[in-house]
Amino acid sequence: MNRPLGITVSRHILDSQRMHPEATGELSGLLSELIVAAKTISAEVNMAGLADVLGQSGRTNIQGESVQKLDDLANNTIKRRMARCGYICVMTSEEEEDIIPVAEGYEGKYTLAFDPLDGSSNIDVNVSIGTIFSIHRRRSSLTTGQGTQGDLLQKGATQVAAGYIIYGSSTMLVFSTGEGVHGFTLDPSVGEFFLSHPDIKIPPRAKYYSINEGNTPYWDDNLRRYIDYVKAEDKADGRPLSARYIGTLVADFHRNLISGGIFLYPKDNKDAKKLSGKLRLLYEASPFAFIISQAGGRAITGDGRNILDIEPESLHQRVPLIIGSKYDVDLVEDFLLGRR
Ligand code: AHM
Ligand code: MG
Repeated sequence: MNRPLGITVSRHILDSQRMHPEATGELSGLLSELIVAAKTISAEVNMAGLADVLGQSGRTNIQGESVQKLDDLANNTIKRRMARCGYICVMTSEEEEDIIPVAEGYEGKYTLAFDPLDGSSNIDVNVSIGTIFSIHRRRSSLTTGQGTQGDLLQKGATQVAAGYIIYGSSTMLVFSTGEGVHGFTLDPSVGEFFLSHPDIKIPPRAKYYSINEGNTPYWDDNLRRYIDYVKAEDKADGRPLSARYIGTLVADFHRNLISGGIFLYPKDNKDAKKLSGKLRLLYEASPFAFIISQAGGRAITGDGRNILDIEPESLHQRVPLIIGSKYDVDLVEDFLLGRR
């Protein structure tokens, strides 16, 4: 039997580019290279148990290199490939304190922020993990040469593309270039991502709430009242919601996007670091906020700010993140700002 003729992700990207005669093809080129990096990481993740790359292995591979932990592997895979793709001028990664320059002579007009392997606590226990990316145009597209930290510190609203790869029961790529959100599933037998979820919209009402309830003692009262509310029975209103929390933002977000849900990583007073939340603005909150806005939802901090409007001050800045369908995010906001 012939396989169905699916739409590959490269076909999809080229078709969207064709709708914009002014496009130079550089963003398409950038995404294609990133997709190769994603396929490489997916292969590593799938082999993780066998290839003994979980934890600190201390082994050397056939090239004589010592086999690194999976998150280092993912970081290096993206860094090395993208440094020579010719379309970006600077990068930042969750794994690196400073900005990452690109190879000399390969500077392009975009910037890339990424979390190479999100869900650290799930890496060694065979639970879904992911990669997140965010792309901006450099501040002045007339500028050439290496990009600067200033080029990376741009608010989410000006992203040109954002997306994630989830290494789950299958590997999926979900991204947006500002024209809706599209999902592609990797067919490992041909090594291609095929369009499986065109034009994803988040269901208007949450079925699930996702929050680490172990942090309850550190929340403020308004948040406690909201969580009590979603757990209270009101059948006509669809409550109680069901609880789902994986502890990998990519996986929690993906489930909520497809099935309907609200994810919260609020600020808490467990320790000084978490007073402004746990998740990072540039390569966690901001790309998901871009995607959710394209899927008909909303992302906020809970203290009156929209994630997409935050002007970043530093590369690894943390923000509280509340993200989901518009109805549910508005509702949380009402509770948190004391309007209910
Ligand atoms: P990581 O980037 O080190 O993996 O940390 C981020 C992860 C998110 O994927 C997830 O939403 C969150 O941390 C879970 O945190 P917690 O264990 O505090 O609930
Ligand atoms: Mg992360």
